[in-house]
Amino acid sequence: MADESKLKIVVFGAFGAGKSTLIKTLDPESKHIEANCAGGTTTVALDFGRILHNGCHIHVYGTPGQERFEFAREIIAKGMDGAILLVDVTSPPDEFTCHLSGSLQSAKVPFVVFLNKCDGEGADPAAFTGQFGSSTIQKVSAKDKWQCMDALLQFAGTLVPRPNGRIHH
Ligand SMILES: Nc1nc2c(ncn2[C@@H]2O[C@H](COP(=O)(O)OP(=O)(O)O)[C@@H](O)[C@H]2O)c(=O)[nH]1
Ligand SMILES: [Mg+2]
Repeated sequence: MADESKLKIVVFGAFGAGKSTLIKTLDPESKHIEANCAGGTTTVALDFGRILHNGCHIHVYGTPGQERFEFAREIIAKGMDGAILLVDVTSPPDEFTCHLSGSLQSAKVPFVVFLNKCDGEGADPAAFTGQFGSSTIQKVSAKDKWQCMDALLQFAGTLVPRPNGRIHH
């Protein structure tokens, strides 16, 4: 349909930040794919969820959190309209999350920071003040559907959707 549009949003974050949880919460029908790597010693996980909002198909992709899967993150990130950087605030700020934030800033991709696990024991969102430049920051719990949906739709509203034509490879 001519008046339908689409957005590709990619979720970045360290292993255990809550990416799979977030995507499952946003779309209970989302797909979670795991592939064995490095002779079965490592699992690379990908997530894919879809949300339809006011005629806009929002496709949300989760990326592997392990540092050495940069190549997989690059493939998934191709053609993204925006990114979510998911941060676990029950752990202190880490170098890898800082690296992801730097990469998104230099790629000039619009991104929002979700401070996750704000409901968790030892959550300290204040420890992340000033860590992400001028990016918008949302405090969420990836387990809370309304918080996550609200934060996602607010972010999606700042992006420019594309016509929902066929994807050409
Ligand atoms: N308390 C709390 N735990 C969370 C939240 N989001 C994720 N978790 C937990 O954090 C762990 C890692 O989550 P997961 O989604 O697998 O992280 P991923 O590696 O980024 O995909 C799981 O045990 C989740 O249940 C949250 O908002 N609050
Ligand atoms: Mg995961």
